[in-house]
Amino acid sequence: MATRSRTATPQAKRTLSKSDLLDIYRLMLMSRRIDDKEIQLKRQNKIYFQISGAGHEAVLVAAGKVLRPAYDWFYPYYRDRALALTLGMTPTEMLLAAVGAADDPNSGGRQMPSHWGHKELNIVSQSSPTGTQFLQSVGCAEAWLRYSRIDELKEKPIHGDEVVYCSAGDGTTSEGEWWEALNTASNLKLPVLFLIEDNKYAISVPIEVQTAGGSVSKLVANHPNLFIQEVDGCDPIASYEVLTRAADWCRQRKGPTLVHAHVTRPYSHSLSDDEILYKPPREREEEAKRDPVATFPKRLLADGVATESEIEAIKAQVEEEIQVAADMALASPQPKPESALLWVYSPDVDPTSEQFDTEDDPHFTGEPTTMVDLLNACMKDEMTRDPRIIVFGEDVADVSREQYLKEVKGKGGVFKVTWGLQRQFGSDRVYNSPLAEANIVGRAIGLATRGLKPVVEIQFFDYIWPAYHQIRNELATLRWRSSNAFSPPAVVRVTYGGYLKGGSVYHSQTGAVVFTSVPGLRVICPSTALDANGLLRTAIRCDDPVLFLEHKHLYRQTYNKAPNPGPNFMIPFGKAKVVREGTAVTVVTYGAVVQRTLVAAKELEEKDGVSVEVIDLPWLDAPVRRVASTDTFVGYAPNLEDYILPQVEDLAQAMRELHAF
Ligand SMILES: Cc1ncc(C[n+]2csc(CCOP(=O)(O)OP(=O)(O)O)c2C)c(N)n1
Ligand SMILES: [Mg+2]
Repeated sequence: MATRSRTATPQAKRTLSKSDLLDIYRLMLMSRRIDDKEIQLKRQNKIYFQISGAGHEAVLVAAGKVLRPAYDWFYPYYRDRALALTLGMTPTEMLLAAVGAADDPNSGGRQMPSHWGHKELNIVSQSSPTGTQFLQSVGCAEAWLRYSRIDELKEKPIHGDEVVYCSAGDGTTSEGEWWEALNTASNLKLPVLFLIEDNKYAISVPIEVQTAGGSVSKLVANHPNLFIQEVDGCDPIASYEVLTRAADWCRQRKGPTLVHAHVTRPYSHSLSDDEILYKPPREREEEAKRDPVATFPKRLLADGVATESEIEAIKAQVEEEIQVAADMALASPQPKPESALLWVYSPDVDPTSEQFDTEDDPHFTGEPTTMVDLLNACMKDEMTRDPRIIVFGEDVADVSREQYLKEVKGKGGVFKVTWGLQRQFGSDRVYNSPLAEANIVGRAIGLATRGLKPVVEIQFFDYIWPAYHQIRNELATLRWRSSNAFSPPAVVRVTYGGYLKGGSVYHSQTGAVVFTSVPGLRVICPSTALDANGLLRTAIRCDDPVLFLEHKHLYRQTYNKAPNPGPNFMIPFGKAKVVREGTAVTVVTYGAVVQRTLVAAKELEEKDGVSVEVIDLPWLDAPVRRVASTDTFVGYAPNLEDYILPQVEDLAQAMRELHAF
């Protein structure tokens, strides 16, 4: 059962001194006044976007005081200015982001301001989609678990009691990924401190529309190992106590925590919003009474902690510091325009280079075997070479219940590509995920960010779409949007394609073009067993995220078999292969259509006397579509399937037409 503060209240270890309390006030005020400065600069057209942390400062300064920069990990959201300040980001660094300066440590001027990111402080670059941070923070916490359990890993960049902080607004808990994240964090007892900053609105939509019963902490109360506390997030001292307990829970590895903090939002959603349109004065006045930047100094005075002159000195110091920071930021140059092209991919490791070309030096052993076997062999070799590689996805393990390993043969994937990996490398390196595709990719991003090498599987291309958000908006963008500070070089293996009788609508989809248009993502589609082996090795050893498409129909064909080319066989990306010489017509294709094209080309040569060149393009750079499936879904009846998918006759016909032209 989840544990609420009533039932488990280990005491906060530290009490706050006078200087702590004054510093809390200073940081809250600093945060508010930077927002005010940005609002002024936005109105002067000197910055281009503003979203404030106003009303959220108290709980965030408390979080920053409880947690440890460069030790713990941080997945904040756009209201977390006061957290970032408390962790050590300077006002100048914040205003560099606002003006879009090259020296902005958050993103080098690539993202909107308040999208926090700071390599030295372990603040992982934040994107704009609400809620994508949840699963990544779970993956980041899972990295601690895997590093600590994988014996072969000699270097373990973990402390053993680090916490992963992840925050979001109340409205964002409506996203499905929130539930996926809580489920896995609770199930694996991961040290994630979730902070939900509840200002009762998501832009104009109030809490009762978002959350059944109006309270997210009540709604999630049955998650095992999850320590839940509710707090007045406008009270920094109460917040500090609650967050101390929460962090202790995580540091002691008892599981995740949820701190549900009640805050206010005095400045509307952003400068593009005016809450007067949907929030009556009465409610705004009630909120104003709780404003921590106004109430906390009064409390310090009333309690005799601070004097008027101390409060005034803090105010003066804050104003001065912000003025200096703004002057410095406004004088800072913007990035060079052509720098926009940097860091789409790794600047250090180029998978199209010579370094990844050992194709001319295979060390063949054994009889020719199938693509499934050579993919499996590649993973075994690579996992032996590099203990950072972990494999997870739906059904990829041999058997989740380890005690059965001796009694059963093992599943190893619905197509058996990962068969035997768990048995050989153990259940901490090869394991099943929940049936949740965003969970797989989101966690992989968090794990890869901390230096592990996830090679995950999406069971069918047809079901990749819940993960598309993570792939398109996160996996592919992290390096670019953080100006190379963070990168998630995960490999996402995906089975795809038709030509399997009975595949029908939802087990035949291809659609690689949806991904080839995504910058930052390498999309690979091998057509033979040998290519699959060499290209998967390159995918694993390179430093970019790779979508590795495995055509199901090619898995066990006899025509594409090859002997095992050995543990160092690599084919560089970006290399097309002339698989048939010809002079009259050139056909460019990939995947399962290569072999059909070769048959059609032979037919053309024999029947029509036309010489056809065929080029296999395993690296998909742009949509290649001359002959393709019909613009329908794939039908169940073989007659339908044959008609819909490109056949030898279709290819031959297209070649004839091209030749006649
Ligand atoms: C996936 C996604 N959908 C919609 C948006 C647009 N959007 C940005 S913030 C926001 C409201 C978020 O509300 P809440 O989670 O309560 O956080 P708050 O802004 O109140 O702190 C919306 C709808 C977005 N950025 N991402
Ligand atoms: Mg909100």
